[in-house]
Amino acid sequence: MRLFITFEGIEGCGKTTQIKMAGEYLKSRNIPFIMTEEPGGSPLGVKIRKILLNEGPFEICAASEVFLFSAARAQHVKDVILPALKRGDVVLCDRFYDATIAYQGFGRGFDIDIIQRINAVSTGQLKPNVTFLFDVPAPVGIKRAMNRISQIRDVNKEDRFENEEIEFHKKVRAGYLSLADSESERFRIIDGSKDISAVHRKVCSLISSLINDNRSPQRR
Ligand code: Z5A
Repeated sequence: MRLFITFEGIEGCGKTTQIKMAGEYLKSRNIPFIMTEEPGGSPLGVKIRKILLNEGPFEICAASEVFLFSAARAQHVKDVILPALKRGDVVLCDRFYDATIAYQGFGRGFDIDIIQRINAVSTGQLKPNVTFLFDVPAPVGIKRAMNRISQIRDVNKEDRFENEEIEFHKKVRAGYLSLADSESERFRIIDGSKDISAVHRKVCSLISSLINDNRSPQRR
């Protein structure tokens, strides 16, 4: 089986909750999988994540963000995602290159054509088979994300993006919806404002049909 599924959406959309539940679902069906995330997923990615997400005593401009997220991605694809796909594992990935287009492109206003060219290099043209976009209005997502952050005692709260103005998050959401519109075959838009178990049921039904399609003889 070759199945690469990415989970996307604005902060607080519930994708991290859902990717963990999707992992449990695959485990219950004895389907080999890996669960990974961006930025992160490799030792280099974890270091870059710390630089990008913790508010530091320095500015990170949009171009630097694009290159840092992309550097983490290149290593992640090479060391983690491609080997897992080669083994035949399902890959569940919390964010991938669409996030760079949505956040740095639509959110920060960095040139989207340039991001797409950099994405092609960092991924070696690897594309997810399917992208689940958990869609919630920006105020809903930010409220959830802030509630979650307020419960974290650690100084490393990874809140650099959550601290952006609401207008930024609205632009990111609009960016994701526009990406979904332009690649409707790859994207599945899921209403993330429903309750956690209703969203999980929807995710399981989508994954189940993807696995069935993937196993059907016509696909071989
Ligand atoms: N970023 C970027 O700019 N460019 C890039 O190329 C990449 C990333 C790859 C970190 O990403 C940041 O990096 C991100 C974009 C930027 N901006 N921020 N922040 P991340 O994915 O690691 O972090 P995140 O977006 O903040 O995700 P998160 O913290 O993992 O949140 P989430 O996945 O959207 O939601 P959650 O953790 O599953 O849920 C949040 C809370 O809501 C939690 O308390 C849940 O219990 C609750 N929740 C979840 N679902 C529901 C429902 N359905 N109802 C009610 N409450 C819910």
